[in-house]
Amino acid sequence: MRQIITRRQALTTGLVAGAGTMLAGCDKLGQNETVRKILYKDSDWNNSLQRSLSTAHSLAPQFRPDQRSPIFRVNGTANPNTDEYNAHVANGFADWKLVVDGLVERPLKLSLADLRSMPLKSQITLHNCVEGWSAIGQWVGPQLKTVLDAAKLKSAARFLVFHCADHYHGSPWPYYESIDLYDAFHPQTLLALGLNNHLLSVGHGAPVRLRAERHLGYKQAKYVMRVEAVATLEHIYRGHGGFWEDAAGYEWYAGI
Ligand SMILES: Nc1nc2c(c(=O)[nH]1)N[C@H]1C(S)=C(S)[C@@H](COP(=O)(O)O)O[C@H]1N2
Ligand SMILES: [Mo]
Repeated sequence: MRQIITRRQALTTGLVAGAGTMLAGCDKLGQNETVRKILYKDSDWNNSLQRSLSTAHSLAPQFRPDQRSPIFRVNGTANPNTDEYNAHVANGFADWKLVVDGLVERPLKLSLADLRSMPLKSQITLHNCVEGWSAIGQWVGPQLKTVLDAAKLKSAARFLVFHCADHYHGSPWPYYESIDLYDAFHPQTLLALGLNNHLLSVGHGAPVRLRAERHLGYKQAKYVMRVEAVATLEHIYRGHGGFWEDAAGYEWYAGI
């Protein structure tokens, strides 16, 4: 809880300070109606927000290849096991598409080939599960930022929701998670396609999973089918921003 408040306060303070500086610096110009319109157009505000966020990222620690854990366990859903998912597995996800929609200018449907043709990033990081285990693994995939730059967020977008293929233990709603724009544009936030030099296994979330490295294990959504940009999380399932947040009151931010 303390982390949520601290971080939100930091972010808010940063934004307020930034806006203040801009106002002071542009006082004269601001009197011109045209300039004022350009300065305060929603999209410009959103762009400058994204710019200021992308320079302020703090990085999760990274490790050497020899520090990788010999075993990276599978946790939570080990196989979505729906007819639809099984059909995708059977043909190597050849017809599978990642949907990117919601508050975006250009909704996308990306094949695995599309995702693989983007610049890929590799990182060796520590995964922390609240159930009391951790493991170091090497993840590879495009940065989420690359996909979002292609889809172009609308100015009202504030969160990205990751909709998954699995219903955890037969739950009435699918697994899902969400992150804010800070983490969406974080350089270590990947749509991971591989773990430890192998394509993702079904257990680890094939064909694509989220890696948001400054967060606990349950944020790392496996089996991501759809990335939805939203203005608020309140209309998504029970409104707490994630499966475990809704089901058991887990903390939404879940920073480490
Ligand atoms: N779709 C989906 N994503 C999920 C889960 C899940 O059950 N379903 N479990 C979460 C939890 S609690 C953890 S610790 C990690 C486990 O990832 P792994 O199986 O690759 O170790 O995935 C997270 N993402
Ligand atoms: Mo976990």
